[in-house]
Amino acid sequence: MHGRDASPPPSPADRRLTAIARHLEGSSAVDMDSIAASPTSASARNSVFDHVVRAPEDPILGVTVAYNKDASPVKLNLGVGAYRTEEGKPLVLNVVRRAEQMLVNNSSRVKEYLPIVGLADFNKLSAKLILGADSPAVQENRVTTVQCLSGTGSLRVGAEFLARHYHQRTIYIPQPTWGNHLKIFGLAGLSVKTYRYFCPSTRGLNFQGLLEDLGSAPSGAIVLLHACAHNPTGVDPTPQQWEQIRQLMRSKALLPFFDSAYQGFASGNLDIDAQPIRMFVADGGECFVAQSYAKNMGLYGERVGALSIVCRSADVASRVESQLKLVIRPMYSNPPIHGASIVAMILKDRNMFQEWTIELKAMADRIISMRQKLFDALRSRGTPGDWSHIIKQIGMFTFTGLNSEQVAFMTKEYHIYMTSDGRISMAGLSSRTVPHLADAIHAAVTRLA
Ligand code: KET
Repeated sequence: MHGRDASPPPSPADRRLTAIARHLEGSSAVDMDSIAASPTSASARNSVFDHVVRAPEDPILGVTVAYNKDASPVKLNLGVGAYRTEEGKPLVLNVVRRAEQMLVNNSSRVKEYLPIVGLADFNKLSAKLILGADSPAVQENRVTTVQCLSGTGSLRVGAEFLARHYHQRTIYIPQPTWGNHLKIFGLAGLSVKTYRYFCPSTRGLNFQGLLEDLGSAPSGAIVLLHACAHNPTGVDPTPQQWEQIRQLMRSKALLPFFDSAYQGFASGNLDIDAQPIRMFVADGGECFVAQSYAKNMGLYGERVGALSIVCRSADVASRVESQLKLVIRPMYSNPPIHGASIVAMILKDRNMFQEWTIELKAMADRIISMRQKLFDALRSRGTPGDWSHIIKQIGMFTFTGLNSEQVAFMTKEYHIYMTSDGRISMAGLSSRTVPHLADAIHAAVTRLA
């Protein structure tokens, strides 16, 4: 069980073999059909890309692709973690609209390239938001923060830096975790292993397993931690458990890499949700933090995020930053200006910041109220099973415990879209759609026990 190898990315040779096998099995039926129907089939067959097989859709973003193709009026997308209003519509926060209006009206604003590390104000304010306004690490200039392409880009830049400059090339990620972690760290060249996290029978934290697996990790290994609102399980350690994790990790010189994609979404409070990170920074040790503004500011498609690396001294931090620039420059040169300008404006202005926290709390509260509504709806239907985890879990998702067969049934019969691991995005639900979901779950668990 300890530190099991997550399946490594296939080698080019493996991929070719799989591709050939699939082709022989005829599973590339879509390709074959389109080739047969096309008058240019002869030249298409001679393409230099003939060997390219169709890749599967992404396990999360592919759910939206399937949803978009469904013509049913009752269809419901609970796949991707994206906030929806009670009317089922995407939400642009009022404070974000206001900031954008001010940016547009300010004719002195230009579209010049940002520096490689991004907008200076944005970086400074992002570090304070996650580490605390009075963080000694920030005050001592021991933190380098670079603006990146949302949470994913921040994780990837951090991973590339570690692959180049860190002595230990093994990273432990929780089992289960957000599906992209394995790919991000694996493709950066790190060796990815897992630590036990979730206990399916209690639907809670497997704390003993977690301590055992981190306890037997090699000294110096990197450990990916979800700062709050663990995706997909909705299960977080308690503050006491965090303290034990911190002590164990520091005693073994394990390097913490926090993924903070949901600050403010777990408790509704930005400071409370940052507490686990601040515990690690308070002990003076080093730590990585990838921040995303996709969910908490609703800036999904603007791709705004930051990577902060907390170092032992200002001198190390500035050398680390110089190397981060060498990672970023050949990857995308420098980050986009619009989203970061919105964030910087909101974080800088006391009134706007206040307005943001109120809107953020309202989103978190609506999600919590959906938990209660879904739980009540299942109870009133007498749906077999203990569904209390729906109200106990935290953040954007409920890890329902439904299996892939039950999920497929709900999609086919009820047009409800979710990831095959049984995760539902509570933020995609509304009072109007809860009964439909409850009917579907009830049918799935009674027919496919
Ligand atoms: N970390 C976690 C834990 C996470 O759930 C997401 C997104 C990200 C990072 C990256 O988000 P970004 O948009 O790059 O800031 N998760 C949702 C969307 C996705 O899969 O891309 C999701 O799980 O539905």
